Amino acid sequence: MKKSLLISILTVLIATTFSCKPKPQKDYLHETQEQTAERMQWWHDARFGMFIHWGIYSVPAGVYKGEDIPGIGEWIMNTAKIPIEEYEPYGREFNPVGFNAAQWVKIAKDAGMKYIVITSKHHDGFSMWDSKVSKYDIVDFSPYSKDVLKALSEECRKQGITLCFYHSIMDWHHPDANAGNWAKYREEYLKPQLKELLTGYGKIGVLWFDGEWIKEWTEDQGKDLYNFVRNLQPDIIINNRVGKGRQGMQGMNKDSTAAGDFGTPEQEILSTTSPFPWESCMTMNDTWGYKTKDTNWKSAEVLIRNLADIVSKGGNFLLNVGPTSEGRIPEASVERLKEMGDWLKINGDAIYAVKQLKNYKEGDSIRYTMSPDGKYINALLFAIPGKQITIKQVKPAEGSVIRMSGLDTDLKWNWDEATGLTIEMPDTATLPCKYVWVVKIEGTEI
Ligand code: H79
Repeated sequence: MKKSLLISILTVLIATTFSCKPKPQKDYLHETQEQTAERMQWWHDARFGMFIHWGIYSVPAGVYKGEDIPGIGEWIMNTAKIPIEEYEPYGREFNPVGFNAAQWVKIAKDAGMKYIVITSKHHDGFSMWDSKVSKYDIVDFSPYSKDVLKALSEECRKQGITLCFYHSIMDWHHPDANAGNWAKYREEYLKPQLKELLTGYGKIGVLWFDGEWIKEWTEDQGKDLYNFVRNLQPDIIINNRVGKGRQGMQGMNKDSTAAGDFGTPEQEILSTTSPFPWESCMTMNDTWGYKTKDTNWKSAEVLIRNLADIVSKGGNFLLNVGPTSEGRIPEASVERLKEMGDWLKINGDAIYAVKQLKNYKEGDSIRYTMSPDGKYINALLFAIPGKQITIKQVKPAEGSVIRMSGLDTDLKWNWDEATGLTIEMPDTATLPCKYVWVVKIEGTEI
């Protein structure tokens, strides 16, 4: 055999043996309802999660050149039209020496939250981990120089809470995303970054995409990205902003072929139940990213009622905190979260893992959920107007013991066809909690 022929045969052999042919991508877009339900069970049961918007926008914190910039803090680059070269220095200043992963995770856990969704990259393009395809990240660009997502992932595992990532498709910083080379940005930046996030930080619960509304992004690209992510982490859950399915801020899908596992109402609660899974994301004041001057905090009462309302309608509640550039969760948020956690310690039974009733409410001030075994109906009362309450939609089982969560006393009750169920309320002085009271009834929905 001629030497040159031998060399070419060898070359072909070596090339085919060691070629980095990508593994065929599995198609996850057509799994069965059972497969989807099984994959999403933990998330459905969890009900309450913490959203964290943290990035270098916490440095200006709503103020640019001495001027208060209206609107949401993480949009300041866009709203105040800050050029890239003037925005980048915020990254040079970003030094969150007060960041304490253990403390953040504990705050979420004590609030009764079961998962954390943190911004790995927001629209401003700054990456909060040590990205290998970018120098514009917390490790390479900022004096802090530590991978905060790594610290959080380790702490979440330790404390038993599920870590999830928010990731913006839109990117105001990367040249390819802005100079018309979208395909290059997508294949050589967006996907490699996601691969880093999905291979370097353990099991991730949810990928929460955003910034999908730009004209460059298509439903086909969304479906491709959905499969890309699932191929890296088959059990992960992905929101509907991966593609073009969502309609406006109400956030649900316009048709059932759209990619994504759940709808994403933003700053609102669905007016009723939905057959498609959903999660309502909401700020505690009026901004996601920290703004020094935003003190328009929702009360713990409103937040707890929102949680009860959302859960009764079958949704999840993703409640936001916007930590400061020093790495601290604002005290006002911590206080409210503590109140929610205290409430959940008493009433968690009526929130976690519950089922929905056909009629999730009665009047304006009662919401219903059902225990996972279907035995109890929880009436979540937003008000106790008198010494007794009367409800029409529940028929108690014979001899049912009816109690208020947090109290050991049996409540006296009476049921008849005409009046419905009348329950005597405990003394106001002995009520176990504030804002929403849960009455557990062994019985059935009428
Ligand atoms: O990350 C937080 C915000 O920065 C980001 N989403 C939350 C979770 C965001 N919120 N609001 N916006 C972005 C404003 C965008 C509004 C619009 Fe649109 C984009 C209006 C028109 C295009 C989305 C698509 C809403 C309507 C159509």
